[in-house]
Amino acid sequence: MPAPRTVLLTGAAGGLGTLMRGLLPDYGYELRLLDLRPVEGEPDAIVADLADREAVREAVRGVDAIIHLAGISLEASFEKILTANIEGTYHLYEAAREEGVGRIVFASSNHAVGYTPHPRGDEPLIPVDTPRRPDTFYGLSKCFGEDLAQLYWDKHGLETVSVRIGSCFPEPTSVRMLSVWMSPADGARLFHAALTAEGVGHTVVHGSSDNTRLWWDLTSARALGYEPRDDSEPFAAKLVAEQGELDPADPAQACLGGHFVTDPPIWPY
Ligand code: NAI
Ligand code: 15L
Repeated sequence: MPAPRTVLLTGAAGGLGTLMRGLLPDYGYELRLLDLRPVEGEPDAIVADLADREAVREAVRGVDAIIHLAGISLEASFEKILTANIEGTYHLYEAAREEGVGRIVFASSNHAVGYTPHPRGDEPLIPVDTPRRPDTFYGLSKCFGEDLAQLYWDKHGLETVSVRIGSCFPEPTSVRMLSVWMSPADGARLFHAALTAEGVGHTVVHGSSDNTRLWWDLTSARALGYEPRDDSEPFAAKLVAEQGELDPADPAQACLGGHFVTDPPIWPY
């Protein structure tokens, strides 16, 4: 597959979308932007809801690849997750299939496997084929997205790299994040690798920097050509002094998904 040049970035107005809008053009991509909300400083961005199938089809027409970030990025009611993340992602995949787009990079999440206990001491890193253990309806929607990606690869030959992102923010802000942080620069490196690696079929990768306190295995991400350069450890002393080390006896601190596993559900279901 030739290196994609024109890439549709959904969720372009969001936190990660804003970071990637700043970083990905340096890799030579021309970004076409889409979001439900106007994108600040980007008058040409497509303002559309993933619920609008015609608008989504028009948005994907002519692009080489898609980075799919749009959706609800935290827990919400099942109805809201269903519309934005489940039906919305289906509409995007259908549009990509109809328009012959060859590859999607899907922003999955650690919350697809959030109930997985994180390793302690010398315990092995969490492998990428660890069983699904979604911690929320939000995490469940990411499981759906990964399975949809597998279906569209097996049935239609549409390739996807599903990136189970840890926490991609300018800096880690909690002790938990020290283990799952992906620096924005490493995020751009990983998305670039996911867009350009040959023959990915449907590949699931963990998305983080090469953190000293890493909880999960980056082998499948590295196999795409991803070479992380950052480590959260320079932020550790300050965060540990403020918050203390994680307490594995506290259920909100014992699992990969952190407090998502113990937060009260959002009603109505
Ligand atoms: P965000 O909430 O800041 O951005 C999401 C964007 O999607 C928003 O601008 C919103 O307007 C847009 N959006 C929501 N529903 C939409 C719809 N129906 N149609 C069109 N656009 C819609 O989230 P963030 O942090 O930028 O995350 C981006 C993606 O990456 C999300 O899918 C999130 O689940 C995933 N992710 C992010 C992580 C992170 O650390 N930032 C960690 C794991 C996953
Ligand atoms: C996610 O999936 C969220 O989108 C993001 O806002 C963070 O909460 C991140 O996971 C995390 O687990 O830190």
